Amino acid sequence: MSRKKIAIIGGGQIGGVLTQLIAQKQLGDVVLFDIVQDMPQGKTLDIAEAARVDLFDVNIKGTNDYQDISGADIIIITAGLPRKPGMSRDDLLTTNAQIMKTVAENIKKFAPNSIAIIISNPLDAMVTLFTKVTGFPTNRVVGQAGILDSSRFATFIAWELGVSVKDINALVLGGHGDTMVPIVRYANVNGIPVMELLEKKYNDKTKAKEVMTALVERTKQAGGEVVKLLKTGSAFYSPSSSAIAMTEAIIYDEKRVLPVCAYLNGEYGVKGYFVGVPAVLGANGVEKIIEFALNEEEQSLLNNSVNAVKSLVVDMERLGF
Ligand code: A3D
Repeated sequence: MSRKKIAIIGGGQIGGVLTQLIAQKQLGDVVLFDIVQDMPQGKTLDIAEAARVDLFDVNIKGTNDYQDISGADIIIITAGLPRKPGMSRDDLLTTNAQIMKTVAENIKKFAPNSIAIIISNPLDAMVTLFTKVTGFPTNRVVGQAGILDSSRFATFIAWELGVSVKDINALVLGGHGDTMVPIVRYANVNGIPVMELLEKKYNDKTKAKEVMTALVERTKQAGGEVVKLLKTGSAFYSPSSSAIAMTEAIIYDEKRVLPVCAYLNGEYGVKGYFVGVPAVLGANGVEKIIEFALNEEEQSLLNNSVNAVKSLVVDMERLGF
């Protein structure tokens, strides 16, 4: 198998960690692009100089020239401003849409056959805009959000129950914003429903429900919690490692079932929008949307989240994108 070429657009916090992880895991050769002169070259040089120590052997190149992404198999887009304390992801819309438009035009020109993984916020709108500008088939465009949101939910459940996070399965659906929908009914510890364990722990159904509500709320606000603590910038390690899980699924054709921002064509009652749902990721990108029956409450929460995505897309179109 020849080595894959992975281009990262945006060499900031997330772009840097992505480069490091791809190198350490030897997933492919990396091109790190940024508009800031010299910075991606400096970052990649620093990482490349650790190759002898970490024992990885891939080519890593920093650039300000889009020509260098030519022939990339996978493009990961992180270009755009991150949040500052007090900001919502949607506050980034105008600035990041402008950036995404330029990025998408260049990817269309230089890497037209790539699979794009988008991380820039507001995520669902940026994925939509990228697809509109490039005209890429929707299986080759996917957004990273659900893996991170689900991992956050799993982490909080593990802390609450005092068990290993490795044994937690937790799924978050919907848009990557305050309306995201953690699916409580299917959250489990190696198959055992989390609610059952909470009820045992507290010996009180009402208390267990209150605890779960708090875990759900913390999950929904988790990005903001990190922003508030960091003061400059937003979470960068966990979004990077989540995008790496997607990259591995594509490179190794793993057919993993991962929650990602994918194009829906009627699934979950949604047509024509990118929303967070479980999907099969493999060599062809998003190979299948996995649909499962939601109960009335879950469907109504998902509809609410989809409406938030729709109104963000409308706002973006009003801005001329
Ligand atoms: P940051 O460290 O500021 O890096 C962004 C980089 O983009 C900077 O180096 C900029 O120079 C670069 N950039 C700006 N304009 C362009 C352009 N036109 N072309 C190429 N590069 C450009 O931010 P970050 O890495 O922390 O975050 C990047 C994005 O990811 C932000 O929009 C965040 O909001 C978003 N983010 C998403 C998640 C999700 O889970 C979806 C999580 C955390 C952050």
